[in-house]
Amino acid sequence: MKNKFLKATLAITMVAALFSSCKPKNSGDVVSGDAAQKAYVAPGKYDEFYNFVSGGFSGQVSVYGLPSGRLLRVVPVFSVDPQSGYGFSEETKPMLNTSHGFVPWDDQHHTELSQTNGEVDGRWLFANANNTPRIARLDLKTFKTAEIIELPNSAGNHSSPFITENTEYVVAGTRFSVPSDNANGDVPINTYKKNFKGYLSFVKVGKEGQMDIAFQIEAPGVNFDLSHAGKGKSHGWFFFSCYNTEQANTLLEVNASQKDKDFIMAVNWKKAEEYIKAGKGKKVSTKYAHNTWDEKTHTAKSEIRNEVLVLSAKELKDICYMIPCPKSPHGCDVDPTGEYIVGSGKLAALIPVFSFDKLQNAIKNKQFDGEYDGIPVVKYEAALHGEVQKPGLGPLHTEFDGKGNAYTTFFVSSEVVKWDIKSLKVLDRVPTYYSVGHLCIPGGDSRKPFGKYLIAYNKITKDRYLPTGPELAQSAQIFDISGDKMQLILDFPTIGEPHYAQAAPADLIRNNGQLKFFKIEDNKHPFATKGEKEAKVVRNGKRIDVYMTSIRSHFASDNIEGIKLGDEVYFHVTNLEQDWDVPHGFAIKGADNAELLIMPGETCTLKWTPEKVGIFPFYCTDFCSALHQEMQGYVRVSPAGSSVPLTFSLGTNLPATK
Ligand code: RUQ
Ligand code: CUA
Repeated sequence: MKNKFLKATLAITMVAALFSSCKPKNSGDVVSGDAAQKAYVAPGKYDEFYNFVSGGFSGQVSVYGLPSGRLLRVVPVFSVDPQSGYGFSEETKPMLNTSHGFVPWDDQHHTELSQTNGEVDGRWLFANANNTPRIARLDLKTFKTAEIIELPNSAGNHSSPFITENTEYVVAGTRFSVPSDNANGDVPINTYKKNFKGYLSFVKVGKEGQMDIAFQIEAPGVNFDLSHAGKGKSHGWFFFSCYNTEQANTLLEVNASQKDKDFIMAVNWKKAEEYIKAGKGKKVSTKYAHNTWDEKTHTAKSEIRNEVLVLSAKELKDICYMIPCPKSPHGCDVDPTGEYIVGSGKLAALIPVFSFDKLQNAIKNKQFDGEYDGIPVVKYEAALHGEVQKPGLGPLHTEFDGKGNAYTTFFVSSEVVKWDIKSLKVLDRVPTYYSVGHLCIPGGDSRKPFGKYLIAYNKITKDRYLPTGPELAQSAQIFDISGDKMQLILDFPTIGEPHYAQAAPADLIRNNGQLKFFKIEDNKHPFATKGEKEAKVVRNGKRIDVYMTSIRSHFASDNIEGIKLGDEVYFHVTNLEQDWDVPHGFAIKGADNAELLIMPGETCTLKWTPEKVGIFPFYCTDFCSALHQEMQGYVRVSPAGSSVPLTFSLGTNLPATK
């Protein structure tokens, strides 16, 4: 017993030593003369690329320009955002609904742009939520979250939201295996091996982007970490890295680092589709939310669904195969040709590269090494193209430049290493500051990468910026990769913690039909007020609906009386502006939620329950005109039994003359 404990402690120390980062050697002057010029985008000029960066524990997605590193926008996705009213306005609250009720936060790790024929197409961006498993779709015409779907039977949705080459599916895999939703989950944790399962979700994406869980695959209870779709010749397959194949339920840093090899699970989703057609799926009852944003009513709707179709990997022997992969693999990346699959074992001293053709042969010729929990295990050598020897320490993620090169990040040795996919020779290495996680090359996981820049997303910044107390911003670094040698050209801090990011040529997004304002005549919000003359205040028992408009530089109405304690007041503010970049804000003293930021042509609702008798000013928060400071109004709140009549006015309620 004591001995076991000692062994465990020793192992922890070893793993900890291995996993703490070291400062890169030769961290001296790596920025050479023309770096500034390469990252410089003159004032008034546009960047070449949009960069969509995951926000990690911020729950949001931020958008930067490349190569300038300028922050263009933060799009609220999984966390409430008081600045825009996301998650606070009545219209947006349903977006954050789940089977657990309203969840105001999540942990957002990966972004993925929609693709057509394996190329980034600029329509949508998908984003995963790690904590309460969900996938979001952002509409890149409006830069708004358009849809969120929850994933049943799952926990820790990490290997997501990777997509197939025509955006047929976006996937999600369980990082924390758990008992399935309809099983009795009240079991001892140490019955993990028996009761815990991993689920992979295949979410169908429709023509307009609408998401729907087509099916789930019940898989062994391991930790699914990352994934990527096959492309070209391997289209029809998906690859998921998995660790904790030891199936430990405690002290994973030791107990899940025992085996020399874990797995990449290859999933034949075309085969899975055939089984579904043949009726092999089981309908399983569960509960998950599906939330959609309606552009016409400017309102979200949340629906709870009750059923999901499940295929068993164990029963259907030819939809999943395990490929042994050293050791505790994290990243799982497929090269632009679809032939090479790169597994990055965090604790491995090499990078294995698998061949899709060899994998197919191995499956055909049954070159198996037994089974893992009922799933055939392909012989390592049979699927292996080769290994990159001594690449660095702690490999995590790989992207591609479309010229036959791969670029892998190394967390422990803090570097990006460039290597040749076919010959597996290391070609170049550059230090990062410090402990790089993900990296991004525009289009770098598609069939058509734009191999000009590489951005490294670092977990630790230490001494790179002026100190800001105990916490320093995470950071990104841009490298010019157009030549043989990688060249560092810029550092820039990021919002939250960046994990994966994607980038697309600026024109693809800029010319995709960017929406500049919402047409007021198309506004189908039930409480829209389409002209000042229609502004009114309506009492219905204790409910007060304020139909309000905003236009430079006043609200209609701006004097409201007759509100009583105990009333629930709904301010439905319609922004009448029909011009680009003229939002109005709305805030009222003492409100316990946030402001509204109403886009031109949109209607937003703030719910307010006054707690005190008195006069409550409201005002516009967004500096919209020279008379923005005049854009204000008053609400009078009287005691519950008061006889003050309900009145509302604009410009007429002048002081009584004597
Ligand atoms: S992760 S730093 Cu959450 Cu994608 Cu690898
Ligand atoms: Cu409207 Cu300031």
